[in-house]
Amino acid sequence: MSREYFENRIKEVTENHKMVTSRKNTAKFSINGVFNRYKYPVLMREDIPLNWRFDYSYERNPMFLERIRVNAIMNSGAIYLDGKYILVARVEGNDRKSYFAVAESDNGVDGFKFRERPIVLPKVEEIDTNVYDMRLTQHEDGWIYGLFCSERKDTSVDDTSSAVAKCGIVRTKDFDTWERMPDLISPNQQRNVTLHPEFVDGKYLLYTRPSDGFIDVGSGGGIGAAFVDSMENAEIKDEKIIDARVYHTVKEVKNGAGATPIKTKEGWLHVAHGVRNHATGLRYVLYCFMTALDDPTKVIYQPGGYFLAPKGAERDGDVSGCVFSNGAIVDPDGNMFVYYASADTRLHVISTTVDKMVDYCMNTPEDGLTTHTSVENICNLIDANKDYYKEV
Ligand code: M1P
Repeated sequence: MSREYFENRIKEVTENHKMVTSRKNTAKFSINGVFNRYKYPVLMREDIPLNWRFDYSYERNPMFLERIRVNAIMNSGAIYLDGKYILVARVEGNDRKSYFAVAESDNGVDGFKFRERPIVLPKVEEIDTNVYDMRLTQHEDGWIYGLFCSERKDTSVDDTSSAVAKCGIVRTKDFDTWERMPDLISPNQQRNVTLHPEFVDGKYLLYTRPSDGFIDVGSGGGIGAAFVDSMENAEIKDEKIIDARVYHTVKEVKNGAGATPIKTKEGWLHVAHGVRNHATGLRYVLYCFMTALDDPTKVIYQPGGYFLAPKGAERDGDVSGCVFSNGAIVDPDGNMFVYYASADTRLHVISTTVDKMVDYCMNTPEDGLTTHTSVENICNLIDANKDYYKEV
């Protein structure tokens, strides 16, 4: 292939990349008033730096073909640090392996720029087959922790699709150097483990999701709470379910903690995901709840139903009918950004404020668990509106 062809390919690929990485994002109108979606995703596979994907040598790659392709960018941890909105994105290659990459922005909604190279995760003795979904917690002990799911093949069964999920633990101060601790020791498999940002009675508090595999069956299960003495050799000895799965709700099949809880005047704000089954598969939505300031394991507000569900083009992708979040940011002005992936394919943001979220949690009726209570809630609102609402 000619040098001219090679140069033209580079030009076209670069222009295409610039178009995606430099576009401005704008908030969309919101009928619910609680949050605003945005016009574009904040990260897509097209955002990955070109030198991670293409060999720029004419001798080695005269047709300028993409050598290492990316399938998706999704479930990302998030943190606000030194004026930057920082994401630890889950990037999934075409080979199905996920890895983590740090991307930073000045405003949280666009302009996310990746650091020089993906995170080179320190290894533990039992090598991870796959890692994903890092939750970031700036803990009062001075470290920024990243808790993620580490999967290996389940060698106890003769089944190529059977995995064992554990919680991997790393910590950093600058997002460049990462120290890895031993995986969380737990009597059960663990996905979706999230670290509370403060000590509780001198212990670290983990939100957990004990399970026997990808889907729990039967009764029990949900988001658990476990106290551990140290993050350097973290071990769950005792665990209690604080937000259970419930029949005929958005979290009937399973649920899991999302972003690190956010401290508000009224309690700890949690954005979690709930899953139910239907004719075309699992439906993943986000829902919220709040726990008490003096006891973060005690649920005090639980608005009924989902907070965010897949909409429109968000359904297109590898796992349609799925939104998932493991990262949110509150900036010094009280603006809140929840990062969520759609269809396990690309990453979006919604913006809101802590005040709106607290109002939403405190004043949305709880799920009364029957049709009758849902209708009662509507009738109560109509009655309360009698002196205020006029049809136009
Ligand atoms: O595919 C949907 C999600 O499935 C898993 O989440 P959970 O364990 O809660 O079901 C994870 O693999 C997650 O990354 C993925 O988005």
